[in-house]
Amino acid sequence: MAHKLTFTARDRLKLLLGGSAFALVGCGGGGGGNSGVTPPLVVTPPPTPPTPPAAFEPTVGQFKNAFAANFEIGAAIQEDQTLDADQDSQILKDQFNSITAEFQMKPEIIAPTEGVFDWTVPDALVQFAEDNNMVIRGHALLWHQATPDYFFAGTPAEVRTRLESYITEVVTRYKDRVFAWDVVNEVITDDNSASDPYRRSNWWDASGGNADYIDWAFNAARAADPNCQLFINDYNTELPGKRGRYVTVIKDLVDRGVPVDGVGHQMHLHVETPLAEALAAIDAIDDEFMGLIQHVTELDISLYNDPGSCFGDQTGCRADYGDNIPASVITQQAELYRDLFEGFAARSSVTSVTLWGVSDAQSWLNNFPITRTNAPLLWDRDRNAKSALQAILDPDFTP
Ligand code: 9MR
Repeated sequence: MAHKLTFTARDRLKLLLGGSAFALVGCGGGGGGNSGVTPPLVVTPPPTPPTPPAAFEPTVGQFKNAFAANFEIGAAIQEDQTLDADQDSQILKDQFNSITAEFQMKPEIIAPTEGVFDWTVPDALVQFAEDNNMVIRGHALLWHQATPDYFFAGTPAEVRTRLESYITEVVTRYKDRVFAWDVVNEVITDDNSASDPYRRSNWWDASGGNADYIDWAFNAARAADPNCQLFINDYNTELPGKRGRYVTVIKDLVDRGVPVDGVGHQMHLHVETPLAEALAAIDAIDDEFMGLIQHVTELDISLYNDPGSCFGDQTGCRADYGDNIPASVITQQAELYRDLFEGFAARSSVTSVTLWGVSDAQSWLNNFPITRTNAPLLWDRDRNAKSALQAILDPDFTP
């Protein structure tokens, strides 16, 4: 019994090349058949392998150039990523035009002992930025973490003098080199039922149970560098309660003439963060007509939509995907990244967007709130550009 065969050009090519898609039975192995009888063919239909999409590779400069008219594209980095041997260094130079020290310009690194400054790494980071035509955001002058205990010792007057002296040293050293500083970081409370908007922290206590330290920090930074852009920075501004408290504090600072130039939104988001809420964070500041610029300072999109308890006492966290990240989650992430960049670009107050890392290999979210595989950034662990980056850059691409 002979089978009718329909060959496509592609099938012929496979046969010619000895492709394995067809099993020819009764052909004497394809070479020795000499019976003079047309042998029957048994055909296994060729599986049509899905053609994998060509891996997306941004052209040199494509990411930063795409938003050159809108904002700088930044990455939080550690010093080792600036070294030529590091696989992130070329990505940084090619695709980013701004850096932020992920932790190496915080007080515990710069001044681990009172009055003793170690500029080695911060100097190297500032130099790296200048050598590669990048700007550098300073992060952060005042935070309730990563700050040695000596900062909080003594009377409020002593605390103030010490804080002013630290800020003066640091901002003066990088005057006209660090273009923006996060002057105060995370000073807003997360407590939606609190009677005032301020975080209760070591700084609150050291100030004498008030938020005066915020004024001290901004005034000292302005005195040290009149041209540097001075930022207040916080997370969860995509949540209405936190956002409302943020606006209250910022309005108060501006009304009292405290020298705030800009508002930072960290934007540690997750794949189910509503786009509208993230953009509402930017709009809430614009709507107050305070003339402030805005930076997205720590953008990443976690794969996991965890309950608050996960961040509090690490209970209820979403289960680790391990190596089996659902394709739908990667798609959600790419869509949210695409829509966020489109939304940021449509808002002229946004003058800088920084990702909190370069690749998924290095993200803090692999170890926080729990140790778990996360993939919140735009390059994967092997430094391949992800569909999220393609979605941002290619309007014809559907993630
Ligand atoms: O990602 C940063 C991590 O590597 C540091 O160990 C940590 C302490 O310095 O700070 C992390 O960065 C935080 C940033 O400074 C402020 N917003 C939250 C970030 C993630 O915790």
